[in-house]
Amino acid sequence: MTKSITFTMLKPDAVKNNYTGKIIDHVLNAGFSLKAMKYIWLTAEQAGSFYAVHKERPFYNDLVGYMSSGPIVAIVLEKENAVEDFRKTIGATDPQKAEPGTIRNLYAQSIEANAVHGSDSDVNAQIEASFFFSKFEQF
Ligand code: IDP
Ligand code: MG
Repeated sequence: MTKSITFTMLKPDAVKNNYTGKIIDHVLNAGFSLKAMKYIWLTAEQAGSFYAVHKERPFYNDLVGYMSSGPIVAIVLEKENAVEDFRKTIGATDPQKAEPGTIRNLYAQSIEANAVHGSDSDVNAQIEASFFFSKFEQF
């Protein structure tokens, strides 16, 4: 099976709680490899643009405020079946519903501050990776 990419962010709660190393280790142990990585503090405008798909959701403004409240780590990951496997590795959006041993089960604080982002489709993985990186495809 050919490899594909997915995109993740270690969210501000994960960075503040010093889980960056533990989460990256978890991701590598789950078989993903790093294709591009950036430590960055998003402006509210950038966070709003990244999550524009959720504009109509009631939590949008809070989400934008939260995602611009501190630095994040943006990462492009590669693996066979990357998008689906990464969603399994991180667990459900609400950490209380996330399977034991998943990243959100282990490291998330709440449904909003849920430690990590994970793309939901191959198309969105490309769009999201391109939001942060211009050269991830050539590594
Ligand atoms: P996902 O990150 O599991 O794909 P989405 O539904 O795409 O979940 O929502 C994007 C992000 O918005 C979530 O990761 C979480 O940070 C936040 N979010 C989702 N649902 C809620 C909610 O009901 N209340 C507050 N924040 C939420
Ligand atoms: Mg989503």
